[in-house]
Amino acid sequence: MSKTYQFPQGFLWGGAVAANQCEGAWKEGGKGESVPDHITAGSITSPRRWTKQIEANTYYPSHHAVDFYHHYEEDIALMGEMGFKCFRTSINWARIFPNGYDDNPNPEGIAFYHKVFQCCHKYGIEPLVTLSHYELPWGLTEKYNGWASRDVIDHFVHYAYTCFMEYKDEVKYWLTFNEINCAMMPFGTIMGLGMVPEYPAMDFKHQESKPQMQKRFQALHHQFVASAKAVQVGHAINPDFKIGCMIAGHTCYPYSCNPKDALAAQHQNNMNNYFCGDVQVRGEYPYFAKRYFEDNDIHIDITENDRIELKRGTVDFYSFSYYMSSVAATQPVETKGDDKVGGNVFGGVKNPYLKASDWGWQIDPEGLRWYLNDVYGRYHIPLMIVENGLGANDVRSEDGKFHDTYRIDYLRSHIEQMGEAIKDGVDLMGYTMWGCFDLVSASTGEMKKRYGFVYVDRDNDGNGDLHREKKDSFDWYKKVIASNGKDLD
Ligand code: BGP
Repeated sequence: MSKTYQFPQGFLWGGAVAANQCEGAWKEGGKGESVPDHITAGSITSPRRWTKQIEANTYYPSHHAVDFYHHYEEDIALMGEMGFKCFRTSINWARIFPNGYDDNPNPEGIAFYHKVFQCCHKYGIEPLVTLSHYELPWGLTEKYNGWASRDVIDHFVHYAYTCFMEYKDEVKYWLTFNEINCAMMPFGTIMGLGMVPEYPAMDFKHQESKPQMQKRFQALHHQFVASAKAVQVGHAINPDFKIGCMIAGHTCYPYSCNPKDALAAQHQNNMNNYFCGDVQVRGEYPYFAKRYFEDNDIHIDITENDRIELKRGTVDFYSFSYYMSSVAATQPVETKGDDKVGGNVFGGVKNPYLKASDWGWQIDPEGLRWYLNDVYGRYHIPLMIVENGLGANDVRSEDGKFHDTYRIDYLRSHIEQMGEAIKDGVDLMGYTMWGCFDLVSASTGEMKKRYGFVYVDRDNDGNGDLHREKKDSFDWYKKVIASNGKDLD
C-alpha cells in the first residue's frame, strides 16, 4: 500500500512526445527537412552522427520514427482510454514553414496539427504544445548556421505568430523552447541551436573550443529574445494563453560535506536550473552570469532593446524535464568500477545511494522533491513536470505480454515525491510522463530504449509492423489518473 496524496483539482495528468521522435513522414505533407533528419541512429556505445548530406545506406531514425503522422488517431484514442487530461507534443516547424524562412505557411502542415488537436479534444485532452523541440528547419541551419544568427529571431516569431493565430481556439498551453538550457552544453549545439558543431559525432563528453562556446551562448541569447517576443505575441493574441519555459531539470548534490564540494554543487545547480530560468521567469540574466562570462571569455551582444524584450516577455509557468540527479566532487572519488554516470544532458560522479537505469541515468525520486521545492522557492510561479520516465529495454514475457513493473515502480516513486512536494506547498499544475508511447530516443537515436505505456513494434533498424500494444503500466496509469493520484498501487 502506498501513501495517499492529494493532487489539486484539474491536475494535468498525461504524457509527452516530440514531433521529430515520433511523427516520421519526413518528406510528406509538404514538410521540409529539419535538423534531426540529418542525425543518424546511434547507441549507448556509438554516438549519433550529424551529416550534411543524407547518406545512402545510413539509418536516420526521424525519417519514419513510429509514424505518429499516420497513427495519431489510434495513439490519441489510447491516451483517451488512459484518461489523459493533457498531451504534450511539439509542432515540427518544418511542417509549417518547410525552410524555416518562407513567407507563407504550408497548408498541409497547418491542417495536420488541426486534426491532431481536434482529436485530442474529442477525448477531453488538453494539448500542451512545444514550438521548438530539437527540430529547427534545416533551411535555417544552411542559411544562417541556425541560432548563431540574430535573423532567426524574426523567423521564429513569425512561426510562433502563425501557430498562435491558427490554433488559438484549440491550444491554451504552450512552451517556447524545449530544454533551452541544453544550449549551454556542447550537446545542444546541433540539437538545440541547429548550429554546425566542431565534431560530427554527438559525443557528449567532448570539450569544445572557446570560440564555439562564445557562439553557443550568443545563440542562446537569440533564443531568449525570440522566446520573450513570442510570449508577448501570444498574450496579445489570446490573453488566456499560458506560455511556459522548459528547462532540463537536474538536482546536483555535493559528494561530501567538504565546502568545496558544496560550492561545486551550488555552481552546477545555479547554471543548470537558474541561468535560463532567471532570464525567462525574471526577465534578466542572473547575478552569477557576469562572472561566468568573464571566466570563460564570453562576450554577449545584448542590445538595450533585447533587455526590454526580456523584461516584457516573461513566462507564465516554469516547466521542466526530470530524469536523474548527479553529484559534484572536487576531490578524486574512489568507487568500484566506472565512477562516472551517464545522461543525455548531464553526467557526473556516481551516487552510492542510488541505482541507475540500463543507460546509466541515476534514479532519484527524492531529487525531484528537492528540485520542486528549490525552484518553487526561487520563482513562486506554477511549475509543471513535462518529462519524466524510465528508458528501458522492454522484453516480451513468455505469456506474450510486457510486464513493465520496473516502469511502474519508477513512476510511482516519482509521483509520490510530487505528492510530498505539493504537501510542502509547491504549486504543481501537471505531469506529462515522457514517451507515453514508444519513440526514438533523442540522445542515442534508438528504439530499444523504450519509455511507453504503449509498445510500438519497431526496432533499431526500422523493422517492425508498427502495431501498438498495451504494457502493464497502461492500466496502472489509467488507475492513477482516474483516482487523481490517490491510487498508486
Ligand atoms: C529529453 C528530451 C526528450 C527525450 C528525453 C529522454 O532531454 O527533451 O526529447 O528524448 O530527454 O531522453 P532520451 O530520448 O535520450 O532517452
